[in-house]
Amino acid sequence: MLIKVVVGFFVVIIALLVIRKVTWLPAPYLTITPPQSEIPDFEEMPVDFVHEFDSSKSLPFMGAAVFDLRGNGEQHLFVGGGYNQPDHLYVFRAGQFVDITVESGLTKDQEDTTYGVAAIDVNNDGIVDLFVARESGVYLYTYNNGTYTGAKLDIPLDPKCAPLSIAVADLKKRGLVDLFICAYVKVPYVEGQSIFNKEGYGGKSLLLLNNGDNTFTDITKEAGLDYVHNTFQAVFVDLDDSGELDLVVAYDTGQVRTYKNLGNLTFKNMPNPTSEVYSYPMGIAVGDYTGNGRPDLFFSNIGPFKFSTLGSSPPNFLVRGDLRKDQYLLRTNILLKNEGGFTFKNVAQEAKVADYGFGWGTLFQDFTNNGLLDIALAQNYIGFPVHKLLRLPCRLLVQLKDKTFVPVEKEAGVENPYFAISPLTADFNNNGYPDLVYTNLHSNVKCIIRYAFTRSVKEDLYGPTFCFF
Ligand SMILES: [Ca+2]
Ligand SMILES: [Ca+2]
Ligand SMILES: [Ca+2]
Ligand SMILES: [Ca+2]
Repeated sequence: MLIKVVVGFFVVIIALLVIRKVTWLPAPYLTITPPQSEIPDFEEMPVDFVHEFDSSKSLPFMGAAVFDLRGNGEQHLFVGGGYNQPDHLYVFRAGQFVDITVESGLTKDQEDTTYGVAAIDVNNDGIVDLFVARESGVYLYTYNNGTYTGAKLDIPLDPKCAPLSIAVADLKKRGLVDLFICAYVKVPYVEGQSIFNKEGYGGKSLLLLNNGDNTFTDITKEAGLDYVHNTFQAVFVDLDDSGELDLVVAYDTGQVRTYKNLGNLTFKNMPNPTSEVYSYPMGIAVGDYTGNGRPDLFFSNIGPFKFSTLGSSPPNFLVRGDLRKDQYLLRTNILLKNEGGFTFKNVAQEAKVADYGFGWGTLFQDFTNNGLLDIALAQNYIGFPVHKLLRLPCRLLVQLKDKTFVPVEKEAGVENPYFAISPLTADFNNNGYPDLVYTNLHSNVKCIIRYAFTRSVKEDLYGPTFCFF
């Protein structure tokens, strides 16, 4: 009898999942279909890297960066390793990714996890150096005589926190790299994933001023950035055209903060449309998608909970956590249109980018080469059991002339139904068309190269694709 009940239970669950899969809408905005002229033509290019994720040792995060090491057009791809897994460095050469980890001199200790990387020239010799954020701390790898040499930075990270990502800026305009380190509590200290209100709980992110020799002084408190809250990502960007780089921080289980740089190494927390609500802002994309000279901001979130997207995101009772009844949870993606004078409007619904389900890293890039910025959005959460069976595709949202966006990931051949963390972009094959990389937790890195034509142009020239079969 018991066996029948158990088997029956699983049959019902599987049947519900199958029904859900069949009824799951490809996109939340049904009235829009992508115009053929806006569908870029991508082809997958293998990268020999499979990330290894150990949830008992590491936070669900991985670091990666694309950079032109010597400024000669040769793109490099750094991918951070999981616990006990080396970091890897690839160069795109002669049409393929070549693993140059060993000759690069990059090393990583065992029993450590790489979460983030910032690729920037720290000593002004024209060659890109690397800051690497790991469970054990932040490392600087400088490139000399053909190889990287690494050393751990002496910075006052809270030992209960791991650095997840690194934002870079030259705050005093001296030709030096200053750092904002985004911190998150380490696995043994995680008390829950939906803690909004507990004061003092979370990562202690740091603002570090370069002493002039690539050692650093903690100026977090003096700068007005002393705030304990788990943080995924931050970006320095001049939001108000003042000539000073402002700081945007995505605090998980909280708000996006937009800090104005007052110019004397102090920052002021300025209100924005997320300040009075609560959300799960994770990835940040910066780009002037409206084309008026002011940078706009897009943030991923956990996604809405409604029938058309049921299963794409955890229900309210799991994600509201310790929020009180009077505290509003904004579940949808956030698009802050920069209205000038440090004012912003959340136009995610009007722009049709709000309702795309659980997202992580994101970026703006003009993937269609029409002068309008498009959005790539990494999706799926390895800690949400439903995503083990039902995966979101990761989104490629191309911008139309009316400043709304439309998903084309399926038509463009860039679906990535894995536990994606970050999209990255560069023109690997130097043909003038931007390419796309997804880093995937516990899966392959996926690189998708864009060739010369959009799909419709190619079909006009060579006839419909199916004619060849
Ligand atoms: Ca350098
Ligand atoms: Ca500014
Ligand atoms: Ca475009
Ligand atoms: Ca290309």
